[in-house]
Amino acid sequence: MHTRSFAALALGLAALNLAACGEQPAEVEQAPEGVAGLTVENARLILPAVSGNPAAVYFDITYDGDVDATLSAVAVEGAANTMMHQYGEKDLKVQMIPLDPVPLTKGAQLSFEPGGKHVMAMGVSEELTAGAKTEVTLIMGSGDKTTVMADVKGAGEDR
Ligand SMILES: [Cu+2]
Repeated sequence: MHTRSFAALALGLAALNLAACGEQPAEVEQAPEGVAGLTVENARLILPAVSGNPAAVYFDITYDGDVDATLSAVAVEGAANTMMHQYGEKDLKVQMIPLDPVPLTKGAQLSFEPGGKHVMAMGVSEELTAGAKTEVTLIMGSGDKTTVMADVKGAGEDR
């Protein structure tokens, strides 16, 4: 019993690690066109002013799928791991707090944008420089994914 639960824990950790690295397990089948009804536009990654700090990722989402979906994670190629954040009050201060999975129903339109919902990308590769492009993958609770190309921008550029 003890061994089994340890194995389950180890498996869970392995899955977490995979998700954190943005790697896509080969055995998960996905439609080549991505998540049905999901459109992701204007994706961009803003490099930190200070090298080593997290980068921010923003994009605009339109959802026109017939089946309700949930955006549960966003992976960024070239980042060690990511978190979805929003701004909210914590300890009597407005600061970044973890963003819960985002429900997407038909007709939904929302933006990850400066001052609002955003993705923090930690451990950004030095290969991501202003003017480059990288892949951003939106991962649904169902496991379906949509990958788009994001422009990499310097800290001083328009967001
Ligand atoms: Cu943040």
